[in-house]
Amino acid sequence: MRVRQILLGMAVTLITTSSVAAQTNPESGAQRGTRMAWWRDARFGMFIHWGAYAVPAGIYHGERVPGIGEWIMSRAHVPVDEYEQFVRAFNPAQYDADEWVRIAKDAGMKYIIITSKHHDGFALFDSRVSNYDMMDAAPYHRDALKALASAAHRQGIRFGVYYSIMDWHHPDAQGPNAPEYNSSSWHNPNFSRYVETYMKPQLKELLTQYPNIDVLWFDGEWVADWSDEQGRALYAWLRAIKPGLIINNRVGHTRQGMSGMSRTGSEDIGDFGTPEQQVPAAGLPGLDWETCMTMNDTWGFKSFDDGWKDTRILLRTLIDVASKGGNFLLNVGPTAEGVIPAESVARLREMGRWMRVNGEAIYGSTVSPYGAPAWGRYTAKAGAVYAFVFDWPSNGQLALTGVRTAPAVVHLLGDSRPLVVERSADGYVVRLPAAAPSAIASVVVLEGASGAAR
Ligand code: FHN
Repeated sequence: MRVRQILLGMAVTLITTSSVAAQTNPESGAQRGTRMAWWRDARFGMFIHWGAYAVPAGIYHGERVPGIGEWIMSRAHVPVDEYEQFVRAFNPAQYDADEWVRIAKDAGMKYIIITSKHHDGFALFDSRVSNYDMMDAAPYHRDALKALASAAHRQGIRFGVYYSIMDWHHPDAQGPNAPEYNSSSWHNPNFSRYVETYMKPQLKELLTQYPNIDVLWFDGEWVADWSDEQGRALYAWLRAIKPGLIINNRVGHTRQGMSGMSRTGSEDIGDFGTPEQQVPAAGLPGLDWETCMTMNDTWGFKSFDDGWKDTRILLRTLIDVASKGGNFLLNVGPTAEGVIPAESVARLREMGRWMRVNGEAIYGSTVSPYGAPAWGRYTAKAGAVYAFVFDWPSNGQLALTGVRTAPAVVHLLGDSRPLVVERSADGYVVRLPAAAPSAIASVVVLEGASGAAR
């Protein structure tokens, strides 16, 4: 098995290397703009962490294991052969890919990113270079990832995959005492063989054998054996295979907001920044970026994690991210049975209700031209500025902080009746109705205000 893997991997690499040399051309700003256009317009996506770690669901030998659920193999130091028992028990009888896509779409999400292979090395897709996957090692014996990719494209939303550079299962990638935790401190002498004969062939499988994969979301880049040079080369290699592909900055060591994980001094590799569990105070000016966040405290399912953020926080985070020019990738962690937790579904339904009325102010919007007012946030589009009012003024007067020229028309989003705008000592004030349309965020449209051009 191993010899076949190595020979196959070498053959694949040889072919694609020559195509890389022939096809890697620098991209113009306009070409990049075209490639990134759908992603910038989307603003809101679903992250899915799903794998064999959902089987123990945070419990090992009857004990609750602290930390994020998908790290149980490392946090509980589960030996590889014992972890493989979880894989052999992973048989999601209730998995319904179309239902998952419907939940995302109804929430107003425009793309899905799912873990094709997390740090544990187990693949949700049927890989030809490995038997450690959903088709061969799990009793499910079907390609769960292909089902979701097909469902996403049937329902008209974009699809991408997360792929971990770090791998706790492959002998050429494991740490010395596998499964190792925080493996920026150890080396595997065979790591480049893992990259060339396993990781790159799997990535090529994903890009060529699955219904159009639009985004490659790397992670686990902090391993000591992975360098920025390798990241740059991998980025070029992938773009030569699929020129329209969008790749995050964790293909190199350049993530933002996770001190200690990313190495300093690297200029950005990849197409967008990836602050995690937080929103950069001033956004990331000049960069495309996406905040990823859990709905509770774990990415992968844990049976006892009930630290659920309420919809108010989730929606206001989406608005905050959009007002700073970023995307929001909100995570769900389905169970081993293939069910998205009811708490997640309830929150996504509420977000969808708000997005159906107010999505115009989020999708295709750009960074606020007036900073962040005390009462809420702004986003902009050509010819209009959207004011998201979190704190509805009790006196009915909304001071348009930062606005220096009178908007032509002001109205509530979804209600074309014009509102009265008056001059004030500090600029302009809008007279609002007594009742706020939304307890979470009500949107006032300032037409003719200087919306930022893209
Ligand atoms: O170690 C992973 C973690 O399990 C999770 O996948 C997050 C999501 O972005 N990324 C890494 C931690 O930064």
